[in-house]
Amino acid sequence: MTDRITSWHSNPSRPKFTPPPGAVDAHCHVFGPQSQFPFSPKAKYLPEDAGPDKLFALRDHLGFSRNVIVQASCHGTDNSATLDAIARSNGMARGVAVVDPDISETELEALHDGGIRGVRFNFLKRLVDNAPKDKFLEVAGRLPDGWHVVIYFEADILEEMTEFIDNIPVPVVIDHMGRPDVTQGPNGKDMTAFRKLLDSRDDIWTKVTCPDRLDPAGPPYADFIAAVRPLVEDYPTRILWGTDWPHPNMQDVLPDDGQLVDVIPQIAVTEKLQHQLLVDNPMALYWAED
Ligand code: 0GY
Repeated sequence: MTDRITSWHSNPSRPKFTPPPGAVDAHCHVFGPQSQFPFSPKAKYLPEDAGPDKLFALRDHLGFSRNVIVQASCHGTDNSATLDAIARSNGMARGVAVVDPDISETELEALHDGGIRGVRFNFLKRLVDNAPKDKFLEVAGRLPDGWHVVIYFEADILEEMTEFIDNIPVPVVIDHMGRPDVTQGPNGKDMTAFRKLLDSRDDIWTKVTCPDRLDPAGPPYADFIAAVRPLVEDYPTRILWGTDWPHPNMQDVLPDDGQLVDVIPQIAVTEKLQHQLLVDNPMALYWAED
């Protein structure tokens, strides 16, 4: 792995949809800058720098107010780049860390002080070497108050994830709805299984994100919209939205973030749903003390 990749659009359109005041982009990342925050030796991709200045410029361009920065796998368990971006945000960013399961209580408290409110467990084999469920459960049992667990997996392993998820003692957020095949439609096998998971606990949340990853037809993302809109309507208090900028591993697509924002009013069709999705829900999870 030698070439550094660019996975984001250099000139995203300005969305037609205006997010409500205080809107939160609740799934985005920062990469580097490498000179200051080197990538992990175990990184499965090596991106160009995409630091906080670019992230906050995009936030403003899209009409958002806040970010939740999720530690990307290319930085391993060194959360310095994420913490640096949060520190530069004037309180307008919070984060989700990736931690070594042996992390001490003192280190967890330091992450909390730096604006981290959750840990991410990544089960994608193309992104991480291993995902030890027993160690993940152990660390999930000793997170600071108010934290949650974010889980990233694909639909083909949902069944084997259910017992693990059932045993997590804090709220759970599932990335990108567990990556269903949206071409199956809202009542297809993957969405039906995912709804069953949501119904198994009332504190499982999900990010209704990534039409660019989930809808093979691309814009205007008709299959994504058809599959996701009923989910938004049925679970309005448990949904989050994010750009996924800088779109790790999407170098063949370069999603237009303005187009992604314009999907929002098509999956959350009332002002109330939009406010829940973009303000009420992420604020409850990430700025609970505000
Ligand atoms: C995403 C998706 C991906 C990558 C990561 O941490 C990461 O590297 O999350 C992916 O490649 O599907 O949510 O950012």
